[in-house]
Amino acid sequence: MFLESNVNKDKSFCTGALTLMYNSRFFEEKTEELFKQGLIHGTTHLANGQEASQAGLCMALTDKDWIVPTHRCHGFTICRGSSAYSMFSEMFGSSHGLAKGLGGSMHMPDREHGNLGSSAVVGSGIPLATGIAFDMKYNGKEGVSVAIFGDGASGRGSLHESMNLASIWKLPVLFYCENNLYGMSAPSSAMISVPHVADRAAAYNMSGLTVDGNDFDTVYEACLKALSHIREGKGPFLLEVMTYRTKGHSKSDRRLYRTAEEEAYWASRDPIMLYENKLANEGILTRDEISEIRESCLENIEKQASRALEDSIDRLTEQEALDLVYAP
Ligand SMILES: Cc1ncc(C[n+]2csc(CCOP(=O)(O)OP(=O)(O)O)c2C)c(N)n1
Repeated sequence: MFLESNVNKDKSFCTGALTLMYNSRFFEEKTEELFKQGLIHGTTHLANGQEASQAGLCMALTDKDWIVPTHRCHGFTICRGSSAYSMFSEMFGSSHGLAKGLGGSMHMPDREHGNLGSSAVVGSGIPLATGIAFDMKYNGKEGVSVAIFGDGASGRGSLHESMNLASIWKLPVLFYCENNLYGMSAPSSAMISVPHVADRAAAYNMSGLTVDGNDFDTVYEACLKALSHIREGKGPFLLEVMTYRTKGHSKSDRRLYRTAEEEAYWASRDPIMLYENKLANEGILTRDEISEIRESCLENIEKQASRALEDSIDRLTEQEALDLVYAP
């Protein structure tokens, strides 16, 4: 599908996009550090390298829209507008967390910011997002629901059942595949029977598109295109963004299934670096301005992490936790 140029060169827009990407990256870096220090328990799935996909999607959404992310949810949660404080608090198990400390890294719902949150069960958010879209259409609510999933999840039946119903009922849902080339250690090239996940759209009589997920402008444009198709009532859309997670799948992954050359290639396509270069080369921001934005994002993430750590003594009582988990 042809993309018309909708690239936004406005300085404040570009500063906003860069800020989201820095916040996502610094959040992940701080999270890794806190895990290594033993201050956070459980596991975590970092999305370093996938910032253009997160920011590009979220900047194209409105506050009427909803997302249902995956286990690798931090970047989308931050880009949708949640505070880093509430996200760090969640991982510290404190009552200031988005799920009052009961969820941890993979469970960061935030209704105020149109984010239903995710679950550890791969592919389980897709039917939920489709259900939100059904509610929107059935009850005449404005908005689009976004089912975010990985290339690994694309083989699950939940996606295929959801795409079928969404197409039949022309539901306002964007199926957003973040293809980072691996599902744990399994390369997507060996696990998916078609060249691109988006090729599957044709089987469900819907539109599909595969784009470069490391170029912010490309992702943003593709999202605008897909979202306007959906908002015009033309039915669901399957958008696949090609990206790479530069860290292991989770904390314990030593990445033995991929080569140093492959990692070096993707490091040369780091989405933040690409965007910084583009902004500087096109004269939208100077290198000094870029450094200032970077420093202020870093400082902000550090501050929010420290404050969340200080406040992490505030925890739900056992009774409060039970009251939240079980109906009376
Ligand atoms: C139903 C189910 N099967 C298997 C797992 C184990 N698992 C956790 S993440 C993951 C890989 C998911 O890959 P992908 O959907 O590509 O997302 P990514 O981790 O690359 O972001 C698997 C198999 C799980 N959590 N749930």
